[in-house]
Amino acid sequence: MDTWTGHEVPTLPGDAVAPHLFDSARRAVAATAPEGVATMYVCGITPYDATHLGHAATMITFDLINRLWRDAGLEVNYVQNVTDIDDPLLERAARDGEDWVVLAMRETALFREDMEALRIIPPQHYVGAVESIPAIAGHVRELLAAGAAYTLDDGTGDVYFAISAAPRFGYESNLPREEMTVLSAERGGDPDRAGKRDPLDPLLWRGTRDGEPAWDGGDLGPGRPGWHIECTAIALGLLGNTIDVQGGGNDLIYPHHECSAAHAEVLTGAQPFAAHYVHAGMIGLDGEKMSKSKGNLVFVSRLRADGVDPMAVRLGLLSGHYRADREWTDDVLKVGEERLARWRAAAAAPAGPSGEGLLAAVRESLANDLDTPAVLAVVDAWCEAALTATGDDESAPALMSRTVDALLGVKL
Ligand code: 5CA
Ligand code: ZN
Repeated sequence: MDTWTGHEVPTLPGDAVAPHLFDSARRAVAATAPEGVATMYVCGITPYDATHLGHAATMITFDLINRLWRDAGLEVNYVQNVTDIDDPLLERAARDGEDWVVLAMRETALFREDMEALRIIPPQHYVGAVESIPAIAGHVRELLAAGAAYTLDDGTGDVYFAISAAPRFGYESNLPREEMTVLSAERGGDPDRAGKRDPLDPLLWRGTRDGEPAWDGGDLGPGRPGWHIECTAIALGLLGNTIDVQGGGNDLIYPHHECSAAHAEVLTGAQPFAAHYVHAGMIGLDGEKMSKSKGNLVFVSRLRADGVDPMAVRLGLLSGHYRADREWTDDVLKVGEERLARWRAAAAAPAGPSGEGLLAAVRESLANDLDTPAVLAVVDAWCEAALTATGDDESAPALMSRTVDALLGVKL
């Protein structure tokens, strides 16, 4: 699939270190320590509706990590997927009497536009599930051959992963089994389905059904891929057996990232699959998680059409810590717009306090598990000083502008 077009990222003077990030598996902040090339896989959209501010917040979070690694002098190999075949897409297309392919292509195109407007650095590889089906089916066959998967004997041709084949299953989410069962039922799993060896076993391959699209699975028979193996296959194919960061919203901690890690670890024997499992908080509206299924959405494209500056949206989303579940409100946007105007005015000031001092403070807070509230406070203070003619560093306004462009993705 085509990725989107990026913008130039300014380089900054001095040295930076790779960020420390919270890892859901270890439940602690730990240094990221990429060797050579930093590798990141982020779970992207299921394109059955437009990009909302929750998606935007998650994409911005991983964009910051990408920016910090680059600033630390690393090369970054970033892969993001598009779940362009799955139940929700087929259900929405059927509801609206639309071709599911047309729906997926339209919403994916809109997502790319939104990402460009938000100045998200494009991934090197933007990959759909459909184009990955041969690789996915190959991995399902490998798991069957290894005895880590089984076909249900109810004639459907559905293949499940046996979590008993993954001795460490549960290490990523750290959840008790009862909670896993509840979440699995809520998030696309089927713990009550008869014939499974373990209620938590996730689907790897869904045998063909009347009225549903199906692809050749070789010995698996015709069908379509399960969700978790999609991300495993794409990541293994493009990034290798282990990666530095596996990312997404915290709604993916269980079952999605637990299962995709378990698939990968059984397939390759390498563990942990990801050195860091990084999860962004949920953006809510009116007290509920923003989600396509609930319909309580604020679309990035709607805000753009209303003339809202995408940089103000970015600042609004950065005003909370990425790991905190938080609300999007009109006020969050208003504060973002006011801050953007103030920063732009300050960037045009003749001088300000030390630009190098500001850069060092921004780097330090971002490297500390992306502490953007602290960063905004530091830049606010610098702007306040520059606007009140405090400080005599004439090169500082330009460096301040480069710093927030390169590290926060905010073009002034
Ligand atoms: N295609 C799968 C991942 S493989 C999926 O979860 N798609 S999605 O369209 O539902 O979400 C796309 C990304 O946005 C995921 O990383 C998801 O965790 C994140 N996300 C979804 N809703 C929100 C929200 N309200 N706030 C923050 N992030 C969200
Ligand atoms: Zn995923």
